[in-house]
Amino acid sequence: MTTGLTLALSKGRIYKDTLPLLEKIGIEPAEDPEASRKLIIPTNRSDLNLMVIRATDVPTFVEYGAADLGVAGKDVLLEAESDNLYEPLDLNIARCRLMVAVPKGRLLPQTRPRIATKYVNLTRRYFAGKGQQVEVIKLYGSMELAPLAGLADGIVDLVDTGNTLRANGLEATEDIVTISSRLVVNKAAMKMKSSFIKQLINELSEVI
Ligand code: PRT
Ligand code: MG
Repeated sequence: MTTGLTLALSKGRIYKDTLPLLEKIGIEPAEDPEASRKLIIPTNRSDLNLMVIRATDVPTFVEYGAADLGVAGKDVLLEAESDNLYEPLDLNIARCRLMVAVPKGRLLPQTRPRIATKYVNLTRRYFAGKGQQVEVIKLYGSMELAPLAGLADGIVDLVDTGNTLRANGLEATEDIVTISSRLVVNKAAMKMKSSFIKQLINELSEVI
């Protein structure tokens, strides 16, 4: 993609929280990605486009240079384990915590508890770090259902208000890591388009 910059982000919370930051530095999308079917959205700056993709795909697009920059949750970055990216800025948005949760009043069994999660790598690393053997069951959503349905003893999931856990009879028992969204940058782009990217990083860092 030519001389301009492409910024990859996902719809939903990340877009909602990134938009005000972009506006503060004078960048406005030409269309609302939430409403549009377009996957590439121009902005009021002819040299900057937004690319709207799935949250978990952002590290991949940026790592391979299909997008120059991206906004991704630290959860997604830790799970992707891609060390081939720069992560110059904590945008301090879409904040939450990655936690272990179990049915209220219960504890994880001592021997090889089953943990349902979409964060398979993070979960393995966390329990391995504590020297605890677990069986990790990969799910793609609705983790909260797994203990209720008898699929797992506990879950590893993101918690913000805690309402979702409460509504499903679960309670958080362990705090794994605090999450916020980060600006990530393709390594080659950082060199080839450094003045534009550094300017963007500086401007963003002043409005966080
Ligand atoms: O939803 P979709 O499958 O399209 O993709 P996604 O889930 O990856 O995207 P999205 O927009 O839901 O989340 C994008 C990013 O937002 C995540 O990667 C996190 O970095 C961040 N984020 C911040 C959250 C939350 N807070 C959050 N609370 N992502 C998800 N949740 C979910 C959580 O999984 C649980 O189901 O909200 C529920 C809990 O919320 P409370 O307030 O009830 O505790
Ligand atoms: Mg979601």
